[in-house]
Amino acid sequence: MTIAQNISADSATRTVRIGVIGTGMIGTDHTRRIQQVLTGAEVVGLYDYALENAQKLQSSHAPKATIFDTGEALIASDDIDAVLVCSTGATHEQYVLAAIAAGKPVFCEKPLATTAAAARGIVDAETKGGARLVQVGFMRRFDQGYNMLKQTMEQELGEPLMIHACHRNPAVPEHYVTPMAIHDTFIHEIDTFRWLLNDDFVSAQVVFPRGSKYTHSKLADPQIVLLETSKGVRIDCEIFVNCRYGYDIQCQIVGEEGVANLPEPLAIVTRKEATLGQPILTDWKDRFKAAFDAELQDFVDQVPSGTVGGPSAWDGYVAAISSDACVEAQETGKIVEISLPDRPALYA
Ligand code: ISE
Repeated sequence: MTIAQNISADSATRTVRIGVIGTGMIGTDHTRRIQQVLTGAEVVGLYDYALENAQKLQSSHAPKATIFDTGEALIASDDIDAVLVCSTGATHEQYVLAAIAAGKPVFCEKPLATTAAAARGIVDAETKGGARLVQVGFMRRFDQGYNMLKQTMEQELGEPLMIHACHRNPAVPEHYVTPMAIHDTFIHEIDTFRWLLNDDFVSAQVVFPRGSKYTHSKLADPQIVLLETSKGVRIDCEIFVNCRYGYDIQCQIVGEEGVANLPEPLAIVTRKEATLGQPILTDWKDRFKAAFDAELQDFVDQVPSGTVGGPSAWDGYVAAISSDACVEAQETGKIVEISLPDRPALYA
C-alpha cells in the first residue's frame, strides 16, 4: 500500500500521524515542535530502546501517544502515517529501510547511515520503489540566512570561486574524537556547500593547526578541511569544537563579481560602558531553531502527497561518501579523491 492510499481521500485536512523512533535530545525537540509549533501533524507513536525515555517524552509532550515495543512495530502500525528516525546513527539504516518497505514517508536525522555502503542500500531500496520517501535532516537548507546567501550568490556574485567557512562549537563531550569532527559536525557543511554551489566534491584534504589546550589526546582540535569541487571551486573550512566562546557558523562566498557573507543571527547590539556588544548563541539547537521548524513543516506538508522533498537519500549517500574521504584525509594527511557513481533519475 502506498502512503497516498494509506492516507484516505479526506487527507487534505487530516492530521498526519507521526511515529518518533528515538526519544533522546533531538527526538524530544522534534516532538515538542510537532506538538507545539508546527501545523498539520500529531505525534501518536513513540519508541525508544530505553522505555523510561519514551515514557518521559510521552508525559511531557505526547500524552496520547502509544509507546511501541519496537521501532519496526511502530513503522508497521496502521495508526502511523509517517516516521521520524531520531535514534542513534547506527540504527538509522534498519528503520529507514523498514519505512521504505512499508511505503511510509520517513524523516531521518543525519547521518542517513553510518557507512556509505549502507546509505547506498537505502538509495537502492528507494529507487526500486520509484518514489521519494526519505528526507534527511540537513536543516541548514531551510535556514533563512543560507537561503539569502544562495540567492545573492546566484543573482549577484557571478561564478563562485572560493568559500571560506568555519564551524565552531563552544565545547564537546569527552567521547567526541577526531573523526566525529567530520561525521557529526562537518557533515552539515558537506551538504550545505553541495547545495549552495549545486556542485560535488572531487577531493578532500585535512590539515591540523596547533592544538588547543582545551582538547584531549583523541581529538585533534582545531582542524581545517580543504575541498575542491568538480567546477574547481576551492573551499576551506575550520572546524573548532572547543572554541569556548559560542556556537559560531561562518560562511563567506567569493565570486567573480563580489563577496557575500552568511548573516549573523538576529541579536540586539548594545552600546554600554564603552563597549559595542552583541550576544553569540551557544547551542546549535537555538542557532538553527527556525530552520529545524521549517524542515519538519516541509516534511509534514508533503506526507499527504505520498512523496517528500528536501535533502534526499541521494544527498545523504553523497554526504557519507564525502565524509569518508575527509576521514581518510585526516588519517593519511593526503589529498583524497572523491568520485561519485551516477545519480539515479529519481534524484535528478
Ligand atoms: C551536532 O550533532 C549537530 O548537528 C550540530 O549542528 C553540530 O554543530 C554539532 O557539532 C553536532 O555535534
